[in-house]
Amino acid sequence: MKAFFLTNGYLTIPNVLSPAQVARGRRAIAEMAESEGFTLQKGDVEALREGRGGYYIWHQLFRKEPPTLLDLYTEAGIGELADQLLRADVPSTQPRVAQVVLTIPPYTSSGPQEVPHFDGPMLIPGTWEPSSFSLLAGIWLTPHEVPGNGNLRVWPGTHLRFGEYLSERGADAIGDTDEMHDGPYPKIEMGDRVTVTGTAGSVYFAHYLLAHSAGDFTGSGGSRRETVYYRLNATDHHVNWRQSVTDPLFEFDQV
Ligand SMILES: O=C(O)CCC(=O)C(=O)O
Ligand SMILES: [Fe+2]
Repeated sequence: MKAFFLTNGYLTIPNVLSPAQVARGRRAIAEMAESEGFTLQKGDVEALREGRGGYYIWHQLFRKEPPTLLDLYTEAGIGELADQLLRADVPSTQPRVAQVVLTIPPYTSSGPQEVPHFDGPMLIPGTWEPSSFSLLAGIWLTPHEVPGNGNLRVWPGTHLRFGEYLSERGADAIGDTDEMHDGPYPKIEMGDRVTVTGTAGSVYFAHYLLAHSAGDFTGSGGSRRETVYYRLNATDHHVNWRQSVTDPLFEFDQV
């Protein structure tokens, strides 16, 4: 499994969450969506509450809100799983925020999440303080077995080729999005796109540099897709980020 992750830049692990944990996660999301002062980063609140087709994103900030999704992260042992991918001397630090992503059918993706991208450059303008991260962890609260039901899409191996691109230009080129396609994603060999599949209760890990995009929901695989993402840092990522993006396996256990 580790070798698959190193080569492809992503990995899904089935049966991490129990059915009770999945149910608890879904309840937490439903309660957040109904709560007062609830705001979305993407999508319309009324449309979400009415279950209209679309794509919806919001965050739970653990510093400010009851950290129900951090509790789920801890109880499901996501950090420990991440640490098996990372080098033993740089274990993951606790995430500060959870990102909730919902797709309600019918949805044909459009907009920034639709094109291959990395979650960046996310560098705070003027300071060059990095807000890159090491590893994305996603928990799937709904079934993802069948493509076309809001499944994520990835371009395997692009984390390595993006790393090579940055090692040739220097780490700071990560912020030079004028040189990139719209995603943003650099103009590198992409290879074939893969739709990620798996059962509810699976955990998905992806390298920060891996090209990915949101998928359509035109299938009949249920009433919605619910994923919770945590963006994880290896210890000292904020110090080592330049090395971690130019030598993409630097923070990872190389089997
Ligand atoms: O739809 C998804 O699961 C991916 C979302 C995404 O890539 C993002 O928010 O940056
Ligand atoms: Fe993304």
